[in-house]
Amino acid sequence: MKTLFLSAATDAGVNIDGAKEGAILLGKYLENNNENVLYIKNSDNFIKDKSKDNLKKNLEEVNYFNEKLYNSIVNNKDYFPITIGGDHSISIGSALASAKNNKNIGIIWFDAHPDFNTFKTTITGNIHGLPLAAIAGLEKDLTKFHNHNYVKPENICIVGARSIDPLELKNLEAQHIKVFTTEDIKTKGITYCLEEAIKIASSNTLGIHISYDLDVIDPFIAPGVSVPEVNGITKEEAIKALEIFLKDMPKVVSIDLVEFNSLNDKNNQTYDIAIKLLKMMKEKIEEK
Ligand SMILES: [Mn+2]
Repeated sequence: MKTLFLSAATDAGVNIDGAKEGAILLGKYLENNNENVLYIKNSDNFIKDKSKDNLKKNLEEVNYFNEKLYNSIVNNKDYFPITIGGDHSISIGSALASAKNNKNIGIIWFDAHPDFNTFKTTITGNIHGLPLAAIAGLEKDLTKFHNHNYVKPENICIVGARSIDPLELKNLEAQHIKVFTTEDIKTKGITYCLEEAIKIASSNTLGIHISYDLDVIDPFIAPGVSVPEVNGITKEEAIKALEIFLKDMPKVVSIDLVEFNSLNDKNNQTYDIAIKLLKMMKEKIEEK
């Protein structure tokens, strides 16, 4: 299958800058290597709101952006979409487009954060903390462009979490969403946790969407993210994880690689990991 890379160049979902620049840099690299890259951009006169007191920061822009991304994926059904963030709010567009294209999907959220807040529970108002709840259909203000089913909580699995807000935890418990923490990865192993996650995401579904947030990796190894969390997984585990996901092709139908923040990166450490992961994805997808 042919790959379509979508450079989702926005950081409207977070009050820190740099994820937009990250998506452009990765897009440029791929373009220079003759890949199909489609750039999704912010609206022309968008000015980012970074205020602390607005708990629905940049809502209109996030919706505008996700609708464009969503339509780009829905209109390119013949390609395997790899969406490059950008902050994690872009996964609302990419995952729901995959839900529409593939009728009924499960999702693996590989991330230091569950991103399962709603506007009622968020303490920062940064929308990149809400996308998974939106994908599950719990925050309709973020999904007005979507006219299909949402992803069922029973088919959602979070892996790598180590920073969960108290109210967010209540949201997860209310929906019975399975979470494997970084501690679980250390005690049970990455292979066990991801194989369980694949079972959850593939039970009675027609495909799996992988949403890979680079902040799952330890910030000592991958500092180029917007919200680093200590005690993350190793580089070997990060690569092993992608190998496990890709082994499950063709059940895996769409992938995001998000939150590369080039302004926070040191010596291209995170950039180099992101490029390695993108190359691995492309190679496996185009094997068939
Ligand atoms: Mn995330």
